[in-house]
Amino acid sequence: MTETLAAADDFSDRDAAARDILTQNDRGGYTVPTDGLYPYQWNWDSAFASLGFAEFDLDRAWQEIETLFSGQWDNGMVPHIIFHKPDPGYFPGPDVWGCNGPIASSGITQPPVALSFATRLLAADPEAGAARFAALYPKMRKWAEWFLKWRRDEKGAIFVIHPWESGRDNAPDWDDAMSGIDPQDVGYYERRDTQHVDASMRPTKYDYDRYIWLVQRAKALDWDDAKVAEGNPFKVADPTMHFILMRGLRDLLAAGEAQDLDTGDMAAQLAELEAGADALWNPGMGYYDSYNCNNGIWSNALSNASFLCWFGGLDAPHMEQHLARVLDAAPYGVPSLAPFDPRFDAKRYWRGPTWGMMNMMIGEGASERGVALGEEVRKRTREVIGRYGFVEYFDPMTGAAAGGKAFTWTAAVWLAWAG
Ligand code: 9YW
Repeated sequence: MTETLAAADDFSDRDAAARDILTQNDRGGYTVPTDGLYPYQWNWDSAFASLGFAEFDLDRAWQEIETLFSGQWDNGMVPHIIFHKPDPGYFPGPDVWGCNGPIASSGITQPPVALSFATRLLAADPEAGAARFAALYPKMRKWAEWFLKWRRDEKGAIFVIHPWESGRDNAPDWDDAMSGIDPQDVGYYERRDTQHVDASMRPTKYDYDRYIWLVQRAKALDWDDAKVAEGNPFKVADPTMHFILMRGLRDLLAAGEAQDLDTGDMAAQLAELEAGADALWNPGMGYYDSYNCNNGIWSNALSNASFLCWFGGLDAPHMEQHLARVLDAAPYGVPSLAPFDPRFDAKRYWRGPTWGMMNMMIGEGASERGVALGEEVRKRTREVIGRYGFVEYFDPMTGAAAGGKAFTWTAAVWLAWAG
Protein backbone atom coordinates (compact mmCIF):
# COMPACT_ATOMS: atom_id res chain seq x y z
CA MET A 1 0.00 0.00 0.00
CA THR A 2 2.78 2.47 0.92
CA GLU A 3 4.55 1.82 -2.37
CA THR A 4 1.39 2.29 -4.44
CA LEU A 5 0.60 5.52 -2.65
CA ALA A 6 4.05 6.96 -3.33
CA ALA A 7 4.06 5.94 -6.99
CA ALA A 8 0.61 7.21 -7.84
CA ASP A 9 0.59 10.51 -6.03
CA ASP A 10 0.16 12.72 -9.07
CA PHE A 11 -3.50 12.93 -9.90
CA SER A 12 -3.39 16.52 -11.07
CA ASP A 13 -5.51 15.93 -14.16
CA ARG A 14 -8.35 14.37 -12.20
CA ASP A 15 -10.15 17.52 -11.07
CA ALA A 16 -10.95 18.55 -14.63
CA ALA A 17 -12.04 15.01 -15.50
CA ALA A 18 -14.37 14.94 -12.48
CA ARG A 19 -15.94 18.25 -13.44
CA ASP A 20 -16.45 16.94 -16.98
CA ILE A 21 -18.34 13.92 -15.66
CA LEU A 22 -20.73 16.11 -13.68
CA THR A 23 -21.28 18.31 -16.69
CA GLN A 24 -21.80 15.36 -19.04
CA ASN A 25 -24.28 13.71 -16.67
CA ASP A 26 -26.23 16.95 -16.27
CA ARG A 27 -29.65 16.57 -17.89
CA GLY A 28 -30.73 20.16 -17.18
CA GLY A 29 -31.41 20.88 -13.52
CA TYR A 30 -30.66 17.35 -12.41
CA THR A 31 -27.82 14.89 -12.87
CA VAL A 32 -28.10 11.19 -13.75
CA PRO A 33 -25.85 8.84 -11.74
CA THR A 34 -24.36 7.51 -14.99
CA ASP A 35 -25.42 7.51 -18.62
CA GLY A 36 -27.35 4.40 -19.67
CA LEU A 37 -27.53 2.26 -16.54
CA TYR A 38 -29.28 4.92 -14.40
CA PRO A 39 -31.02 7.44 -16.66
CA TYR A 40 -33.09 9.33 -14.04
CA GLN A 41 -32.58 11.49 -10.95
CA TRP A 42 -31.67 9.38 -7.94
CA ASN A 43 -32.12 10.94 -4.53
CA TRP A 44 -28.85 10.53 -2.65
CA ASP A 45 -26.79 10.53 -5.86
CA SER A 46 -28.17 14.02 -6.49
CA ALA A 47 -27.18 15.17 -3.03
CA PHE A 48 -23.59 14.13 -3.75
CA ALA A 49 -23.78 15.72 -7.20
CA SER A 50 -24.71 19.01 -5.57
CA LEU A 51 -21.59 18.88 -3.39
CA GLY A 52 -19.49 18.27 -6.49
CA PHE A 53 -21.11 21.16 -8.36
CA ALA A 54 -20.60 23.38 -5.32
CA GLU A 55 -16.86 23.19 -6.02
CA PHE A 56 -17.27 25.12 -9.28
CA ASP A 57 -20.88 26.24 -9.74
CA LEU A 58 -22.82 26.96 -6.57
CA ASP A 59 -25.94 28.04 -8.40
CA ARG A 60 -26.09 24.68 -10.19
CA ALA A 61 -25.49 22.92 -6.87
CA TRP A 62 -28.61 24.53 -5.36
CA GLN A 63 -30.60 23.70 -8.46
CA GLU A 64 -29.81 20.00 -8.08
CA ILE A 65 -31.42 19.88 -4.64
CA GLU A 66 -34.30 22.14 -5.65
CA THR A 67 -35.12 19.82 -8.56
CA LEU A 68 -35.00 16.85 -6.20
CA PHE A 69 -37.54 18.49 -3.90
CA SER A 70 -39.81 19.29 -6.84
CA GLY A 71 -40.66 15.57 -6.71
CA GLN A 72 -41.64 15.62 -3.02
CA TRP A 73 -44.97 13.98 -2.24
CA ASP A 74 -47.73 15.65 -0.21
CA ASN A 75 -46.94 13.37 2.73
CA GLY A 76 -43.36 14.75 2.83
CA MET A 77 -41.61 11.75 1.27
CA VAL A 78 -38.90 12.55 -1.28
CA PRO A 79 -38.73 9.66 -3.79
CA HIS A 80 -35.63 7.62 -4.47
CA ILE A 81 -36.00 8.04 -8.22
CA ILE A 82 -37.68 10.87 -10.11
CA PHE A 83 -38.62 9.97 -13.68
CA HIS A 84 -38.32 13.39 -15.30
CA LYS A 85 -38.24 12.02 -18.86
CA PRO A 86 -39.28 8.49 -19.91
CA ASP A 87 -36.37 6.16 -20.68
CA PRO A 88 -36.98 2.53 -21.70
CA GLY A 89 -33.40 1.63 -20.71
CA TYR A 90 -34.27 1.32 -17.01
CA PHE A 91 -36.45 -1.20 -15.22
CA PRO A 92 -38.64 -0.79 -13.14
CA GLY A 93 -39.90 2.43 -14.72
CA PRO A 94 -42.85 4.70 -13.84
CA ASP A 95 -45.57 2.26 -14.93
CA VAL A 96 -44.31 -0.42 -12.53
CA TRP A 97 -44.28 1.99 -9.59
CA GLY A 98 -47.61 3.61 -10.41
CA CYS A 99 -47.10 6.56 -8.10
CA ASN A 100 -49.00 9.79 -7.86
CA GLY A 101 -46.54 12.43 -6.68
CA PRO A 102 -46.23 15.76 -8.53
CA ILE A 103 -43.74 14.16 -10.96
CA ALA A 104 -43.64 10.45 -11.91
CA SER A 105 -41.44 8.75 -9.34
CA SER A 106 -40.72 5.66 -7.33
CA GLY A 107 -42.72 5.20 -4.13
CA ILE A 108 -39.87 4.73 -1.65
CA THR A 109 -37.21 7.12 -0.44
CA GLN A 110 -33.41 7.01 0.06
CA PRO A 111 -31.02 8.16 2.81
CA PRO A 112 -31.65 11.89 3.37
CA VAL A 113 -28.11 13.08 2.91
CA ALA A 114 -29.55 16.08 1.01
CA LEU A 115 -30.59 17.59 4.35
CA SER A 116 -26.97 17.88 5.41
CA PHE A 117 -25.58 18.84 2.06
CA ALA A 118 -28.05 21.71 1.62
CA THR A 119 -26.60 23.20 4.80
CA ARG A 120 -23.13 22.94 3.26
CA LEU A 121 -24.25 24.90 0.21
CA LEU A 122 -25.52 27.54 2.60
CA ALA A 123 -22.19 27.57 4.46
CA ALA A 124 -20.30 27.97 1.17
CA ASP A 125 -21.96 31.36 0.60
CA PRO A 126 -24.46 32.27 3.33
CA GLU A 127 -25.51 35.52 1.74
CA ALA A 128 -26.22 34.09 -1.70
CA GLY A 129 -27.81 30.94 -0.26
CA ALA A 130 -30.03 32.29 2.53
CA ALA A 131 -33.22 32.69 0.49
CA ARG A 132 -32.80 29.39 -1.34
CA PHE A 133 -32.14 27.59 1.92
CA ALA A 134 -35.16 29.20 3.57
CA ALA A 135 -37.36 28.05 0.67
CA LEU A 136 -36.16 24.45 0.99
CA TYR A 137 -36.17 24.38 4.77
CA PRO A 138 -39.87 23.59 5.43
CA LYS A 139 -39.74 20.89 2.76
CA MET A 140 -36.67 19.36 4.36
CA ARG A 141 -38.27 19.41 7.79
CA LYS A 142 -41.37 17.75 6.36
CA TRP A 143 -39.27 14.97 4.89
CA ALA A 144 -37.51 14.41 8.23
CA GLU A 145 -40.89 14.31 9.96
CA TRP A 146 -42.16 11.77 7.45
CA PHE A 147 -39.26 9.47 8.43
CA LEU A 148 -40.03 9.85 12.12
CA LYS A 149 -43.70 9.13 11.58
CA TRP A 150 -43.56 6.27 9.08
CA ARG A 151 -40.14 4.71 9.31
CA ARG A 152 -39.47 4.45 13.05
CA ASP A 153 -39.96 1.22 14.98
CA GLU A 154 -40.98 0.94 18.62
CA LYS A 155 -37.33 0.85 19.73
CA GLY A 156 -36.72 4.20 18.07
CA ALA A 157 -34.64 2.94 15.11
CA ILE A 158 -35.30 4.03 11.54
CA PHE A 159 -36.23 1.14 9.25
CA VAL A 160 -36.55 0.61 5.52
CA ILE A 161 -39.38 -1.14 3.68
CA HIS A 162 -37.34 -2.03 0.60
CA PRO A 163 -33.63 -2.79 0.07
CA TRP A 164 -33.54 0.03 -2.53
CA GLU A 165 -34.70 2.45 0.13
CA SER A 166 -31.49 1.99 2.09
CA GLY A 167 -29.45 2.47 -1.09
CA ARG A 168 -27.52 -0.74 -0.30
CA ASP A 169 -29.52 -2.97 -2.61
CA ASN A 170 -28.19 -6.48 -2.04
CA ALA A 171 -26.46 -6.10 1.33
CA PRO A 172 -26.59 -9.19 3.56
CA ASP A 173 -28.55 -7.00 5.98
CA TRP A 174 -31.70 -7.86 4.06
CA ASP A 175 -31.18 -11.62 3.69
CA ASP A 176 -33.36 -12.69 6.58
CA ALA A 177 -36.31 -10.46 5.65
CA MET A 178 -35.94 -11.34 1.96
CA SER A 179 -36.11 -15.04 2.75
CA GLY A 180 -39.58 -14.46 4.23
CA ILE A 181 -40.95 -13.26 0.87
CA ASP A 182 -42.50 -15.73 -1.54
CA PRO A 183 -42.46 -13.95 -4.91
CA GLN A 184 -44.03 -16.67 -7.05
CA ASP A 185 -46.84 -14.36 -8.25
CA VAL A 186 -44.44 -11.63 -9.37
CA GLY A 187 -45.04 -12.35 -13.09
CA TYR A 188 -42.75 -11.85 -16.08
CA TYR A 189 -40.44 -8.85 -16.23
CA GLU A 190 -37.29 -7.98 -18.12
CA ARG A 191 -34.28 -6.61 -16.29
CA ARG A 192 -32.30 -3.85 -17.97
CA ASP A 193 -29.39 -3.47 -15.57
CA THR A 194 -27.68 -6.66 -16.74
CA GLN A 195 -27.77 -5.33 -20.32
CA HIS A 196 -25.54 -2.45 -19.25
CA VAL A 197 -23.10 -4.10 -16.83
CA ASP A 198 -21.72 -7.55 -15.97
CA ALA A 199 -24.45 -9.69 -14.37
CA SER A 200 -21.95 -11.32 -11.99
CA MET A 201 -21.54 -7.95 -10.27
CA ARG A 202 -25.24 -7.27 -9.92
CA PRO A 203 -27.96 -8.45 -7.55
CA THR A 204 -29.29 -11.89 -8.49
CA LYS A 205 -32.68 -12.97 -9.91
CA TYR A 206 -33.59 -14.15 -6.40
CA ASP A 207 -33.10 -10.54 -5.23
CA TYR A 208 -34.87 -8.92 -8.17
CA ASP A 209 -37.98 -11.11 -7.85
CA ARG A 210 -38.34 -9.88 -4.29
CA TYR A 211 -37.54 -6.24 -5.15
CA ILE A 212 -40.33 -6.25 -7.72
CA TRP A 213 -42.73 -8.18 -5.49
CA LEU A 214 -42.33 -5.53 -2.77
CA VAL A 215 -43.06 -2.76 -5.29
CA GLN A 216 -46.15 -4.58 -6.57
CA ARG A 217 -47.43 -5.09 -3.02
CA ALA A 218 -47.10 -1.39 -2.12
CA LYS A 219 -48.55 -0.28 -5.45
CA ALA A 220 -51.63 -2.47 -4.81
CA LEU A 221 -52.00 -0.59 -1.50
CA ASP A 222 -51.85 2.70 -3.41
CA TRP A 223 -48.64 3.64 -1.53
CA ASP A 224 -50.63 4.36 1.62
CA ASP A 225 -47.93 4.69 4.32
CA ALA A 226 -49.90 2.98 7.08
CA LYS A 227 -51.08 0.10 4.91
CA VAL A 228 -47.66 -0.43 3.34
CA ALA A 229 -46.03 -0.69 6.78
CA GLU A 230 -48.67 -2.99 8.25
CA GLY A 231 -47.90 -6.67 7.82
CA ASN A 232 -44.96 -5.87 5.55
CA PRO A 233 -42.57 -8.85 5.49
CA PHE A 234 -39.75 -6.40 4.80
CA LYS A 235 -39.11 -4.01 7.68
CA VAL A 236 -35.43 -3.77 8.55
CA ALA A 237 -33.90 -1.27 10.99
CA ASP A 238 -31.01 0.26 9.10
CA PRO A 239 -27.92 2.13 10.32
CA THR A 240 -27.60 3.87 6.92
CA MET A 241 -30.96 5.55 7.28
CA HIS A 242 -30.72 6.12 11.01
CA PHE A 243 -27.29 7.74 11.10
CA ILE A 244 -27.82 9.83 7.97
CA LEU A 245 -31.15 11.13 9.27
CA MET A 246 -29.52 11.94 12.61
CA ARG A 247 -26.85 13.91 10.81
CA GLY A 248 -29.43 15.62 8.63
CA LEU A 249 -31.56 16.72 11.56
CA ARG A 250 -28.55 18.01 13.47
CA ASP A 251 -27.31 20.05 10.51
CA LEU A 252 -30.79 21.35 9.75
CA LEU A 253 -31.33 22.39 13.35
CA ALA A 254 -27.99 24.25 13.51
CA ALA A 255 -28.60 26.02 10.21
CA GLY A 256 -32.21 26.83 11.15
CA GLU A 257 -31.02 28.44 14.37
CA ALA A 258 -28.28 30.39 12.60
CA GLN A 259 -30.76 31.63 9.98
CA ASP A 260 -33.39 32.44 12.59
CA LEU A 261 -35.91 30.02 11.12
CA ASP A 262 -38.56 28.12 13.05
CA THR A 263 -36.88 24.99 14.43
CA GLY A 264 -40.08 23.61 15.97
CA ASP A 265 -39.40 20.44 17.95
CA MET A 266 -36.31 19.43 15.98
CA ALA A 267 -34.10 19.43 19.09
CA ALA A 268 -36.38 16.89 20.76
CA GLN A 269 -36.58 14.81 17.60
CA LEU A 270 -32.81 14.73 17.39
CA ALA A 271 -32.54 13.64 21.02
CA GLU A 272 -34.97 10.81 20.30
CA LEU A 273 -32.93 9.67 17.34
CA GLU A 274 -29.75 9.77 19.40
CA ALA A 275 -31.40 7.56 22.00
CA GLY A 276 -32.80 5.33 19.23
CA ALA A 277 -29.27 4.65 17.95
CA ASP A 278 -28.80 2.31 20.94
CA ALA A 279 -31.33 -0.03 19.36
CA LEU A 280 -28.89 -0.58 16.48
CA TRP A 281 -26.10 -1.73 18.76
CA ASN A 282 -25.68 -5.48 18.34
CA PRO A 283 -24.45 -6.57 21.78
CA GLY A 284 -23.40 -10.04 20.64
CA MET A 285 -21.10 -8.72 17.91
CA GLY A 286 -20.18 -5.43 19.57
CA TYR A 287 -20.93 -3.12 16.62
CA TYR A 288 -23.76 -1.18 14.98
CA ASP A 289 -25.88 -3.48 12.88
CA SER A 290 -29.28 -3.85 11.21
CA TYR A 291 -32.07 -6.12 12.39
CA ASN A 292 -35.30 -7.53 11.04
CA CYS A 293 -38.06 -5.58 12.83
CA ASN A 294 -40.51 -8.45 12.36
CA ASN A 295 -38.54 -10.98 14.39
CA GLY A 296 -35.65 -9.09 15.99
CA ILE A 297 -32.99 -11.17 14.19
CA TRP A 298 -29.66 -9.33 13.80
CA SER A 299 -27.86 -9.33 10.46
CA ASN A 300 -24.50 -9.83 12.21
CA ALA A 301 -23.03 -7.80 9.36
CA LEU A 302 -20.14 -5.41 9.91
CA SER A 303 -20.90 -3.23 6.90
CA ASN A 304 -19.82 0.20 5.72
CA ALA A 305 -23.13 1.45 7.19
CA SER A 306 -21.98 0.33 10.65
CA PHE A 307 -19.25 2.98 10.42
CA LEU A 308 -21.67 5.84 9.71
CA CYS A 309 -22.03 6.24 13.49
CA TRP A 310 -19.48 9.08 13.49
CA PHE A 311 -21.20 10.85 10.59
CA GLY A 312 -24.36 10.55 12.68
CA GLY A 313 -22.60 12.43 15.47
CA LEU A 314 -21.79 9.65 17.93
CA ASP A 315 -18.37 9.30 19.56
CA ALA A 316 -18.47 5.50 19.31
CA PRO A 317 -14.85 4.77 20.40
CA HIS A 318 -15.64 1.03 20.39
CA MET A 319 -16.03 1.16 16.58
CA GLU A 320 -12.41 2.21 16.00
CA GLN A 321 -10.97 -1.28 16.50
CA HIS A 322 -13.47 -2.64 13.96
CA LEU A 323 -12.47 0.01 11.43
CA ALA A 324 -8.80 -0.83 11.98
CA ARG A 325 -9.50 -4.52 11.43
CA VAL A 326 -11.46 -3.92 8.26
CA LEU A 327 -8.80 -1.57 6.85
CA ASP A 328 -6.13 -4.17 7.63
CA ALA A 329 -8.07 -6.76 5.67
CA ALA A 330 -8.94 -4.58 2.64
CA PRO A 331 -6.39 -2.10 1.22
CA TYR A 332 -8.70 0.02 -0.96
CA GLY A 333 -11.21 1.66 1.33
CA VAL A 334 -13.97 0.51 3.62
CA PRO A 335 -15.61 -2.57 2.09
CA SER A 336 -19.40 -2.78 2.09
CA LEU A 337 -19.02 -6.00 4.08
CA ALA A 338 -16.06 -7.04 6.24
CA PRO A 339 -13.76 -9.35 4.20
CA PHE A 340 -13.64 -11.85 7.06
CA ASP A 341 -17.42 -12.40 6.81
CA PRO A 342 -18.18 -15.63 4.89
CA ARG A 343 -20.83 -13.74 2.89
CA PHE A 344 -18.17 -11.34 1.53
CA ASP A 345 -18.11 -11.13 -2.29
CA ALA A 346 -15.47 -8.64 -3.51
CA LYS A 347 -17.27 -7.69 -6.72
CA ARG A 348 -20.95 -8.07 -5.93
CA TYR A 349 -22.25 -4.60 -5.27
CA TRP A 350 -23.15 -4.13 -1.59
CA ARG A 351 -21.74 -7.47 -0.42
CA GLY A 352 -18.08 -6.47 -0.50
CA PRO A 353 -17.05 -3.64 -2.85
CA THR A 354 -15.89 -0.24 -1.64
CA TRP A 355 -17.95 2.84 -2.52
CA GLY A 356 -16.46 6.35 -2.66
CA MET A 357 -19.50 8.10 -1.24
CA MET A 358 -19.78 5.77 1.75
CA ASN A 359 -16.07 6.21 2.35
CA MET A 360 -16.57 9.97 2.34
CA MET A 361 -19.25 9.87 5.02
CA ILE A 362 -17.23 7.41 7.09
CA GLY A 363 -13.92 9.24 6.69
CA GLU A 364 -15.31 12.70 7.25
CA GLY A 365 -17.41 11.61 10.19
CA ALA A 366 -14.48 9.81 11.81
CA SER A 367 -12.14 12.79 11.37
CA GLU A 368 -14.74 15.14 12.85
CA ARG A 369 -14.95 12.93 15.95
CA GLY A 370 -11.16 12.81 16.30
CA VAL A 371 -10.71 9.27 14.94
CA ALA A 372 -7.32 9.28 13.20
CA LEU A 373 -8.28 6.52 10.75
CA GLY A 374 -10.70 8.93 9.07
CA GLU A 375 -7.77 10.47 7.20
CA GLU A 376 -6.54 7.01 6.22
CA VAL A 377 -9.96 6.32 4.68
CA ARG A 378 -9.66 9.56 2.68
CA LYS A 379 -6.17 8.69 1.43
CA ARG A 380 -7.21 5.24 0.32
CA THR A 381 -10.30 6.59 -1.42
CA ARG A 382 -8.12 9.11 -3.23
CA GLU A 383 -5.77 6.34 -4.24
CA VAL A 384 -8.43 4.00 -5.57
CA ILE A 385 -10.32 6.67 -7.52
CA GLY A 386 -7.11 8.28 -8.79
CA ARG A 387 -5.79 4.97 -10.07
CA TYR A 388 -8.87 3.17 -11.26
CA GLY A 389 -11.19 5.97 -12.34
CA PHE A 390 -14.55 7.52 -11.57
CA VAL A 391 -16.46 4.27 -11.62
CA GLU A 392 -19.49 3.21 -9.58
CA TYR A 393 -17.55 1.14 -7.02
CA PHE A 394 -14.33 -0.88 -6.61
CA ASP A 395 -13.05 -4.28 -5.58
CA PRO A 396 -11.72 -3.46 -2.08
CA MET A 397 -8.94 -6.07 -2.31
CA THR A 398 -7.44 -5.19 -5.71
CA GLY A 399 -8.91 -1.74 -6.41
CA ALA A 400 -10.30 -3.02 -9.74
CA ALA A 401 -12.98 -0.79 -11.25
CA ALA A 402 -16.53 -2.16 -11.23
CA GLY A 403 -20.09 -1.25 -12.22
CA GLY A 404 -21.04 1.83 -14.24
CA LYS A 405 -18.40 4.17 -15.71
CA ALA A 406 -18.17 7.99 -15.50
CA PHE A 407 -20.17 7.93 -12.29
CA THR A 408 -21.51 11.15 -10.83
CA TRP A 409 -21.08 10.52 -7.12
CA THR A 410 -17.55 9.20 -7.49
CA ALA A 411 -16.59 12.35 -9.41
CA ALA A 412 -18.34 14.51 -6.80
CA VAL A 413 -16.59 12.78 -3.92
CA TRP A 414 -13.27 13.43 -5.63
CA LEU A 415 -13.99 17.15 -5.96
CA ALA A 416 -15.55 17.64 -2.53
CA TRP A 417 -13.34 15.43 -0.39
CA ALA A 418 -11.00 12.76 -1.71
CA GLY A 419 -8.99 14.52 -4.42
C1 9YW B 1 -31.23 0.85 -8.54
C2 9YW B 1 -27.92 4.97 -8.45
C3 9YW B 1 -28.35 3.88 -7.47
C4 9YW B 1 -27.88 4.20 -6.05
C5 9YW B 1 -28.06 3.01 -5.13
C6 9YW B 1 -27.41 1.81 -5.76
C7 9YW B 1 -28.02 1.54 -7.11
C8 9YW B 1 -29.86 0.48 -8.12
O1 9YW B 1 -27.79 2.66 -7.94
O2 9YW B 1 -29.37 1.25 -7.03
O3 9YW B 1 -31.70 0.27 -9.54
O4 9YW B 1 -31.83 1.74 -7.93
O5 9YW B 1 -27.48 0.69 -4.94
O6 9YW B 1 -27.51 3.29 -3.86
O7 9YW B 1 -28.57 5.30 -5.56
O8 9YW B 1 -26.55 5.18 -8.38
